[in-house]
Amino acid sequence: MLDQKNGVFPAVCPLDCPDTCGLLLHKENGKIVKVTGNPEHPITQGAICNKVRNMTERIYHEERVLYPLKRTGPKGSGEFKRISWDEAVSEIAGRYRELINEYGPESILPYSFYGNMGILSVDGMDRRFFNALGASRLDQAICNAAGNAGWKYTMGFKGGTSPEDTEHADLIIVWGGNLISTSMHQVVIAEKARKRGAKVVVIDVHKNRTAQWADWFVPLYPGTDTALALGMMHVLFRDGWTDEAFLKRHTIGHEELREHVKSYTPEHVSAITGVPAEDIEKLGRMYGEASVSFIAIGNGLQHHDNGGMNVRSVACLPALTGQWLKKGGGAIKTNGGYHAMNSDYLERPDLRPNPEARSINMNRIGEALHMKEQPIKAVFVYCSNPLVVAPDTERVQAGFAREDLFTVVHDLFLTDTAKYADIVLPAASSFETTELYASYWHHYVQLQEPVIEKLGEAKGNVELFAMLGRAMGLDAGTFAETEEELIAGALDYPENPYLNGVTLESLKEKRFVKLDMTPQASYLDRLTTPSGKIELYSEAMKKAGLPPLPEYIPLQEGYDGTKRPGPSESYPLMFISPPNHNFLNSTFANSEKHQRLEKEPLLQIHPQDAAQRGIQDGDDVVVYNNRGRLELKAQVTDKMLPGTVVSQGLWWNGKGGKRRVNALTPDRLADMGGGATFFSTVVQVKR
Ligand SMILES: Nc1nc2c(c(=O)[nH]1)N[C@H]1C(S)=C(S)[C@@H](COP(=O)(O)OP(=O)(O)OC[C@H]3O[C@@H](n4cnc5c(=O)[nH]c(N)nc54)[C@H](O)[C@@H]3O)O[C@H]1N2
Ligand SMILES: Nc1nc2c(c(=O)[nH]1)N[C@H]1C(S)=C(S)[C@@H](COP(=O)(O)OP(=O)(O)OC[C@H]3O[C@@H](n4cnc5c(=O)[nH]c(N)nc54)[C@H](O)[C@@H]3O)O[C@H]1N2
Ligand code: SF4
Ligand SMILES: [Mo]
Repeated sequence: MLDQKNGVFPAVCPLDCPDTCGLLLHKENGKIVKVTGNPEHPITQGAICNKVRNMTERIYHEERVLYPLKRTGPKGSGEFKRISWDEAVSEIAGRYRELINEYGPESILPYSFYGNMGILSVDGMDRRFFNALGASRLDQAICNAAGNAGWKYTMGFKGGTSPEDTEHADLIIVWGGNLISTSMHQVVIAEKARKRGAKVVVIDVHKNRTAQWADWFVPLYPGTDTALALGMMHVLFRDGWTDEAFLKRHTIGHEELREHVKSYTPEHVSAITGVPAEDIEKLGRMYGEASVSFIAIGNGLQHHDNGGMNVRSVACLPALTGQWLKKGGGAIKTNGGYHAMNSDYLERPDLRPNPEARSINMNRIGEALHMKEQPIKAVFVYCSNPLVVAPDTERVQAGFAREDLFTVVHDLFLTDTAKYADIVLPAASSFETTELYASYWHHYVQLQEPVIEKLGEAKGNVELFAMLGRAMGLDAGTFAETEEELIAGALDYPENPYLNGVTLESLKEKRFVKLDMTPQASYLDRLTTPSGKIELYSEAMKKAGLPPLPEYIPLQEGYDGTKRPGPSESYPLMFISPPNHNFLNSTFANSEKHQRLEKEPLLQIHPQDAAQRGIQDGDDVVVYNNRGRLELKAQVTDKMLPGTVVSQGLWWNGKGGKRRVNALTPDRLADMGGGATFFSTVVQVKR
């Protein structure tokens, strides 16, 4: 493909989006001029989002970093000079050697997430490098850690319903997610179900795009989802909608749960959630009456102090009506478990000189950079932009501003984070590399082969970390393997029967290779909870100091319907900051095209809350709490219940403006999995 200057070539969307679309790259004179969907992809079928249709803006953006850079001005100033790769590598290797001698290898911390979902890039050669070095580990809990932990206590295995089956559902509930923006092909499938008469319900704190498309939007107060789920269970048990045979055979704790939910009457739940009692009755009845119901569990309800419990509680619902025996019934939190690969081979934990090395939760990066004992002396950031995406930005920024911290950032752009680096390394785009992709929603695995030459002196993650491994004199064989060898090794994993038949050869031949879903026939027999059943009562949760049954626990900051205006009189509004439609987390936030599509960052505020503050639509407002402040334009709208304000999108700091929503968010950890609590925060707003 590289040697052909013109033509249409297959590719994979590398972004952190469940859909993992098949793409086609249209090449003219050696340059990609257009990105379209690959109609041959069995699930995504040629439809792609607008963000990625405009991907060429990003690939060929004039601000792409094309050469290694060394800082010349103060941290944060963005002043750099060009250096050679040799200079960059010898500086990094030299500094790392010094730090290891003086402070030990754990003084070095990798900080990465899934800016590129390529398995070799973010769960492969990079891990080998930091393992062999003996660096501190990073607990990558920023995205869905709390929810996944809650799901796991209930269901065990990290997988749910197969997406293509969900067209058979006659009730689809989108719970705390915004699928129109974040998983458009699930919407396409839901539309098919809808044509056959299915109803779509959205349960959210904000009338997002998905709620506007749904048949019924149920707004609630942030962090009260467990109470709502318990209210539905109350109705299901009370009115005999439950599948008793299923409960007996496939669950434990149904008798305890039946007793437990008696106190969660619609009136009581209404007082907590703000959902009218008759709507709770209606929701319970709809769920009970549906013959096949499917719940798409989003990320929103788990970015809270009680986020693990929220997902755990919602995950109990399908068992109550026996959905796991029905095609298309059940729920998806993530389907990432189906494609588990040979991580011991990919990441080589055996190379680690210090198996007991500490782990730092990435949600606490601000705090970690201020540690006095065993201080972190170097951070290597790749595939993430912590100065925009991590909670409590001011603290994170103060950490990265430390003069004695040696920071390397590998990225395609001078992000807000890269501006604090001592060395910036140019990253190749995924279309310039060989990579392996799997989806955390559908069941197809795909291969990316380079379509264009690397721009400037950019390098992909695999090449970079292999080079650094060799420069540090680490086990040479490990850092000499090619991408194809890595792919073959990753897929060589008989422990995961779903990987049957997925090989480098089949990927080259067919491009889209489906996981072998035959073990799915016995989904319920493969449950990996301690009891082997769906755990409505969880002894493991009890041991972990959590309530063993679903139980509503109020947020630390914030209010529910029973105790408003909440613990802090100074900050009476709940602040919710979910992603927007045209960015992918903070990716694309620097592309003029994508900015134009979003226009500008807004604060959505209820007419009642606006009137109390003399705020009119279009006014400039300041949103603040004791962590920081944001400067935005107000949009007066009743898309939320009074008391909740919303700002969508992870914007970088504008020219002079304060636009980073995480300036206001807490770095407290959620109840489970060390998850983030972005949405459990209170603010005040003024003109
Ligand atoms: N266009 C676009 N697509 C994306 C992304 C993006 O940035 N842009 N990001 C990608 C990533 S990394 C992820 S993890 C997924 C996330 O995608 P989704 O799982 O769809 O989640 P979000 O878009 O984060 O939407 C969270 C929703 O939860 C709501 N919410 C907040 N608090 C609560 C609550 O207490 N209860 C309930 N019920 N709802 C609440 C918010 O109002 C918001 O509508 O999307 C991926 N896809
Ligand atoms: N307030 C608030 N904060 C949030 C969220 C929210 O909803 N609200 N969502 C959270 C969630 S769910 C997530 S997943 C995180 C996401 O946070 P991040 O994972 O940090 O996501 P991005 O902001 O997209 O940053 C990815 C970076 O990787 C770079 N990159 C892309 N490809 C490559 C590559 O091949 N190599 C290298 N070295 N770099 C590459 C991109 O240019 C980009 O700068 O944000 C979290 N933060
Ligand atoms: S961001 Fe999601 S919907 Fe858009 S092209 Fe990529 S995988 Fe498809
Ligand atoms: Mo995420």
